[in-house]
Amino acid sequence: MAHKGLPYETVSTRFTDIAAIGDGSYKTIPVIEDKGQHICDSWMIANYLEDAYPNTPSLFGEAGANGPGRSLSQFLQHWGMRAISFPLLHVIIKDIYDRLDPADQPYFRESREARFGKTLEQMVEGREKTVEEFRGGLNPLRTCLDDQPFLSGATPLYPDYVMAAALLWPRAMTPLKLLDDDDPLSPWLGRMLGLFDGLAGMQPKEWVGV
Ligand SMILES: N[C@@H](CCC(=O)N[C@@H](CS)C(=O)NCC(=O)O)C(=O)O
Repeated sequence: MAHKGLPYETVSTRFTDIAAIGDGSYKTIPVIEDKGQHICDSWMIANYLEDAYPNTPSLFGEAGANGPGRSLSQFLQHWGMRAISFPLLHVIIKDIYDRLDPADQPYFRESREARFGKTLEQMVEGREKTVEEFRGGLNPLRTCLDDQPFLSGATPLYPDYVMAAALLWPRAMTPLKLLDDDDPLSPWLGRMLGLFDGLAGMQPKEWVGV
């Protein structure tokens, strides 16, 4: 929404409050509400914004419904989920639990332990090795950034947002260092954090002191 210059208001939402959104059919956040309708799922939201606001800067680098920019962005959305977010979840799941609102903790523990067939504590055993493997898996991003400032070229587009979001999410959740200080990804992440007056590094005011 910042990329498109659209005004918005955010609402921090607990896991256990998701069922209270809209008609109660949503299982995950983010969900946006616009012009009286709700749209759930990051990818669906990006597509909705692209189509509903065609006269704002494109997220996919081109106008039109089915161009290659949109398809390649979807590929990166899937890759980010599989190569970054899933392995990272296994590394930081207990840190997430520790930082959750107490109202969410029983739901989070029960649902995740049932899903993965292990306790949260068992899931993070040996996590240092998982972090090392995860770092190696980021080499395609490093190579891409060797000769351009953003994954999308001279300026950021949806692929930059989706990749940076996956890597910045743990900053709010774990004290564990996921990237070395001299990781070539750090300057790019710094550029991403600087966009829109530092928007990606800001915490909702109700988190201050948490
Ligand atoms: N594919 C979805 C995934 C969103 C997602 O997994 N959201 C998590 C929070 S980050 C959630 O709402 N989980 C609800 C639950 O586990 O009950 C997207 O990109 O929007």
